[in-house]
Amino acid sequence: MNDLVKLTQQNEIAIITIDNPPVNALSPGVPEGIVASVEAANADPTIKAIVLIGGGTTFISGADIREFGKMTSGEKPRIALTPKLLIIEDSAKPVVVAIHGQALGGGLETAMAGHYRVIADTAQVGQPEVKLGIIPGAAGTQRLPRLAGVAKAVEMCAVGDPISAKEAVALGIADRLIEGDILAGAIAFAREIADKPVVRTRDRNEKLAGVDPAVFATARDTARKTKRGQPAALAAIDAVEAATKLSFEEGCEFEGQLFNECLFSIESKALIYAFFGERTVAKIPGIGKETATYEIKSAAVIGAGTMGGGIAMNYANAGIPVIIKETAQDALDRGLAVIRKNYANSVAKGRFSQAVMDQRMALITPQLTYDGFEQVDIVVEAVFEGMALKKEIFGTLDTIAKPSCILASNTSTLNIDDIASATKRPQMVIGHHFFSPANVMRLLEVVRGKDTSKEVIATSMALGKKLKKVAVLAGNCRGFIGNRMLHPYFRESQFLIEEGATVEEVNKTLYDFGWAMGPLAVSDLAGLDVGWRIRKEFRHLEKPGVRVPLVADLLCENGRFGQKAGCGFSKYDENRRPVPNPETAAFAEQVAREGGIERRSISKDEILDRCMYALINEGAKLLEEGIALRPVDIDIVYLNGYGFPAWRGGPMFYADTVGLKKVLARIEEFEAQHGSDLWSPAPLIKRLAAEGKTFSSYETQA
Ligand code: T1G
Repeated sequence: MNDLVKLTQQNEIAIITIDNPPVNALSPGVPEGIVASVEAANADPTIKAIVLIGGGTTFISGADIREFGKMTSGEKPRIALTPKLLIIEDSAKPVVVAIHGQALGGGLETAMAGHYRVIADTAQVGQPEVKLGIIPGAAGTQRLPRLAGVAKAVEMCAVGDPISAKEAVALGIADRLIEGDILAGAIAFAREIADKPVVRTRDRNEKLAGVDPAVFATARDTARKTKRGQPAALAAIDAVEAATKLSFEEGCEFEGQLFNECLFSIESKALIYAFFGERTVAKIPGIGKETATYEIKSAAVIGAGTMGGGIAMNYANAGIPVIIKETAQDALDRGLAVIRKNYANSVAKGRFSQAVMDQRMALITPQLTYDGFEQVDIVVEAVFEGMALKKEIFGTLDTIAKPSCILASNTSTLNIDDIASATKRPQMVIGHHFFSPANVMRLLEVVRGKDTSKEVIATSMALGKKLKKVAVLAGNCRGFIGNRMLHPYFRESQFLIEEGATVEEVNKTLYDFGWAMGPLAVSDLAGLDVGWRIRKEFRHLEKPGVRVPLVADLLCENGRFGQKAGCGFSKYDENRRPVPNPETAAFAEQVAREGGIERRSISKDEILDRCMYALINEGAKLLEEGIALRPVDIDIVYLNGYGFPAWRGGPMFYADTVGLKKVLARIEEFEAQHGSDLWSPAPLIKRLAAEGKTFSSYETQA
């Protein structure tokens, strides 16, 4: 019927195949092609039933998300899918939807407009719209409760996670599980039902009655906690609830109003930006898809501590055999015990079976020697953060590992080029900076040295995807992207308590903004001694006369290392709940007295702007230095490694929503108050603000 949708026939069965790779999104032309094919099949007297299937690896993965920007910018009107789905549902001949791969968003909505659904046993279905800051906009909130029941529909629309084929059949979303050839199974099913009367999903109301109102109240409470700052989850619940109170037509009307409100929200723009951003960061200018890569079939990790153990789990989870080496048996045993406990917890929570855990444990080889290192394709060093030790290890690896073996360091701040200088193969050396806990956090900073080869970079980016990480390429500077920006962010949070803000005010301000935790709480969680040790190592680099925060050092000198010591900026009870620590207030007053700082009450606005604009200003400097390729790389780092709220898009996206002229004006105010050493506006911000531009207009210089 058009290039995107084909109509063929197998005797009395019409087959409509969607051909819009790679994910069969409902791009313009796809819904129209489906409708035209359904109408043609109904007009053909030889046809008794219709099968709708996706070509390639999947059914429909949803509306074409790229179209939303054109709708919100006014470039094109919103193309409602609902009326088109009614044509499918009103087909006189039964429509059997064959689902393989995934049916997500508009894909599931299209499937539910069919009269039957058969599903491959490996397929998934879901309404993930809430993860984009919107809700199902093609009657998903009205048909899903009719098939799966109200409670499950509320959960699927408000949380957004997909469900398995098996669960879809159990719930009534799908009618039959197909093992093997999905098309053949669908055609056979179509023949079975060809003569049965057609029942439209919208007329199936039996599951809408007698719903306990607590279902909605509980879902709203959960959404307020887990989807803080995101109105779409609550809107989705309202829309599903409307299905139990209104007619199908009125319910669709109400859903459409809520959908539009969400689509035009800043939260949705930010979440859609983040969705595409995760895919943009995989594209490295100058290192195209044609770049050769090394095959990673085996790995070794040096260090079985928190990071090393988590890194080894990432490889085992990806099915890659991995050696984990320690220098002492007790340390090795401790490391393996933590890995085993982590897996056992996942089994206990039903994430996977004991058999899967056993398979993964079998892929991990603990040892105290370098045996087998001569055969592995990559070694990841994850030892103590000291340059001398890292150089010693890389020097040894250089004599053992095969020439094509990638030598990666998990260092969080040290210089990759210095580490590479301990080898004769700097082109094979790279940073793989995982974030703790390494088996959970999605971010992987891939840090290129000056000699790192394109092939090693390309391999690392592809490996990140295989390890189910979001890999972001960073240049080699102290702290790379994330930690480099965190430094002034933490600095300002600590200056603020010296100047009169309380720890609780600072933490709450940033928490209310959307961060998972406030900066002083994060410092307490990470351990104040970590920063204390780094400050002592780099003290000689500090510019004389430039103010530095002092309270953290005083806390450390008194053994107040944070949560692990029961107190740091805050005190922590046995459940690690924070309460004010009077010592911190006393140290802050002492520092202010000795430093001639006049303490005052500080507004939430100033707290927010001092912390956020310090972060953003440093991010702009990273762009100018080429450490970060694009603003979106910085944003993806912060969304996936630092608990920055995804519905704010990231620090650079947030700066654009504030407006760079305003951001610059505030930075210049702080510069006037605190000096240029701390607050010199990044030239890039000055240039973009002067030109009336945004970070999103910035083109990488790489
Ligand atoms: N629209 C446009 N492009 C999409 C897309 C979509 N829905 N889904 C994926 N892509 C692109 C993606 O950007 C990438 O592009 C390529 O396809 C491969 O994707 C009407 C309003 C389906 C699980 O939220 O979750 O329907 O980088 O790398 O790892 O009420 O893509 O190659 O240029 O992610 O195999 C609801 C979003 C939309 C699903 C496949 N649907 N997609 O993962 O491949 S709203 C979604 C995904 C909606 C209705 C509402 C995943 C995937 P490029 P990929 P993957």
